[in-house]
Amino acid sequence: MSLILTHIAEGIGSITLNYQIKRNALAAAMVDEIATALADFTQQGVRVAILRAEPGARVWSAGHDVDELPENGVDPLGWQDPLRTLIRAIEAFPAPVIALIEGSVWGGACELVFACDLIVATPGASFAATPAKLGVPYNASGLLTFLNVAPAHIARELLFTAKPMTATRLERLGIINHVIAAEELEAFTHDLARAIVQNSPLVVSVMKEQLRILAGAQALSPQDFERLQGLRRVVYRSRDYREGIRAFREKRKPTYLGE
Ligand code: YXS
Repeated sequence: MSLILTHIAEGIGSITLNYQIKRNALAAAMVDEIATALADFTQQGVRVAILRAEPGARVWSAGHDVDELPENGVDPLGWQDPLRTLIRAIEAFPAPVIALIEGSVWGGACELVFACDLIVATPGASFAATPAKLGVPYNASGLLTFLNVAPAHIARELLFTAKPMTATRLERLGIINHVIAAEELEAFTHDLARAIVQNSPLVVSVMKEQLRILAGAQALSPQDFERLQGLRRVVYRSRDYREGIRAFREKRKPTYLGE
């Protein structure tokens, strides 16, 4: 069974997450299908991509597949990790990606949505960034995604509390482009996509890549980089990291000891 559905019309390519049995968790298999779809969209000259869950979804995506998080002291969000690979695929896709959000968005799926070029959502959609809740040491480029879209205090509130924030609040903060009633969301999103499709695809594509490079332009000394990685290693080798994953699997609240 395919974990996504795809459709192309009028230069607009749609990818629909279709893995509700695991609440659209971003499993490696699903990420591979999305990457294949994006490559096909590039081949077909798609000028805008829309990334969505099935209409009316209660959960847009439950984030990283927890069953694929390593417990043996290995970096859980290394370069080859499915979530990291997916974020880079969205950023590298040579046309704008619009995230169409209904339902709740969790963990790494928040970063996935924030890495898209535009976000439209229903008023009831929510976003919960969960590294602190699961004991996961988020990675530097992932934290930069949050800092590039959210004011620092909002990024900290999202990440430190791990509590859901509504699309309505995030729109007020300029993090979400439009909050639209569910019954109008699809038509609104396609109108937005058509407005982009009618412009020069070369200019739009080049500006997307220029903006990606500029957004990632952060001076970081080798010493700072090593400090960042060392801090993360302390976490993913900790008892708390293993406790977070086990508690999720055992469907119980984790007990964190700070070690
Ligand atoms: O028990 P079964 O086998 O039916 O499976 C259940 C869940 O275990 C499974 N599932 C997941 N499996 C792997 N990874 C996930 N992220 C995940 N989420 C859910 O799907 C089946 C149905 O889930 P259930 O019964 O809980 O559904 P629900 O409708 O009652 O609740 C939906 C959610 C999304 C509220 C609930 O599933 C949930 O809280 N999921 C975890 C959300 C979360 O904390 N995600 C963060 C994952 S870690 C991550 O993204 C990053 C590494 S980080 O944490 O650093 O941001």
